[in-house]
Amino acid sequence: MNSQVTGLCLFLALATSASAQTLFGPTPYLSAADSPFPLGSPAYALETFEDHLFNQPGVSASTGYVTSTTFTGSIIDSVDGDDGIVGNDACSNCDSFFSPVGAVVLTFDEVALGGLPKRVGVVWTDGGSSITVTFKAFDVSDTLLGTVTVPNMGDASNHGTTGEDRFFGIEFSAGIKKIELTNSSGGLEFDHLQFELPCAVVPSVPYCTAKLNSLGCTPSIGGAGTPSASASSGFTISAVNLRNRKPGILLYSNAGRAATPFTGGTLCLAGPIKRVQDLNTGGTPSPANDCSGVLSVDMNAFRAGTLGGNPAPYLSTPGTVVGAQYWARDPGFPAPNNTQLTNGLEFVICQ
Ligand SMILES: [Ca+2]
Ligand SMILES: [Ca+2]
Ligand SMILES: [Ca+2]
Ligand SMILES: [Ca+2]
Repeated sequence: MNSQVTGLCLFLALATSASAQTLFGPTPYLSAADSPFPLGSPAYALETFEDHLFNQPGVSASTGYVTSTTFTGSIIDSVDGDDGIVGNDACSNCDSFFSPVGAVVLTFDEVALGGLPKRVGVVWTDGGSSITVTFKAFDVSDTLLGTVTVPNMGDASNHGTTGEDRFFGIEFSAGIKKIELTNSSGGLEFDHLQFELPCAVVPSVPYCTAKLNSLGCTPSIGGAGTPSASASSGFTISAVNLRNRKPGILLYSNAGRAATPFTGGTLCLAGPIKRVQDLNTGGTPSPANDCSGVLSVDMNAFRAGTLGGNPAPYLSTPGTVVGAQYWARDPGFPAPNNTQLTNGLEFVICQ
């Protein structure tokens, strides 16, 4: 082995040992609000089984089935809040996942996900009475990352009681390949399988309401590519259905969503709001008036400073959730309502 390879191996060994893991649980869990993870972020996947399918891409179970495919009624043991009522110790017409043997392994697909999740959790919802429940997690090499063993779990009911339900999870920055839940006897039921999406599949999520412009068109925002804290290109925010040849601005904020009345429409961003200025909708040449206008900005280029302006430092911080909304002039409305507004777009800054 030459010294370069030796050095590389040493670096890899150090990199692995530097990735400490954190185990979560067992903690009571009645709704997504009880998760230690920010499940409202587009960077997280949450499988509640409430569409009666196990269809979250990138994860599969070693055994078992969606509970309603075999059972009906109150024997189905979902997370309490999935019926919209938290704290009634039941979930009517809800669903979960059932393994008839007391062990289930949930494996993440590194190829489908573009990487392995760094945070994973699951909610144990039923099994036998006073059993021992074990949660384990493994890395990409099948190395055990940690074990949580809990004796005397499970109430005396095999119906959908929720006071016994417990969250288990793990955080490991080098990625989690699989988790395993085991009951010391009997079948096993779980719900709210959740994980942080690798950057490759974190979607940009449209939200809020666009303002109808004076030509009767509804401007619409969208994102393409991956928002990056380090790349200098590759994430484009665009808007279509705008009036042609009008000045425009992209507004953005890290303060969360809003729906505030604004110039006859809705401002979708909480303040403080920053901007990307000096855009123009282009489209059909004047003097024609139509909705051929388009606005587009590569936010990675803006972040990197290559488009000028004053990019917010948080655009270079991985994990930041950012909202954006286009504003453009609309001379067809009297001031101060002479504006066009798209809906909002929420995205997460990746590495
Ligand atoms: Ca459920
Ligand atoms: Ca309920
Ligand atoms: Ca239960
Ligand atoms: Ca029970």
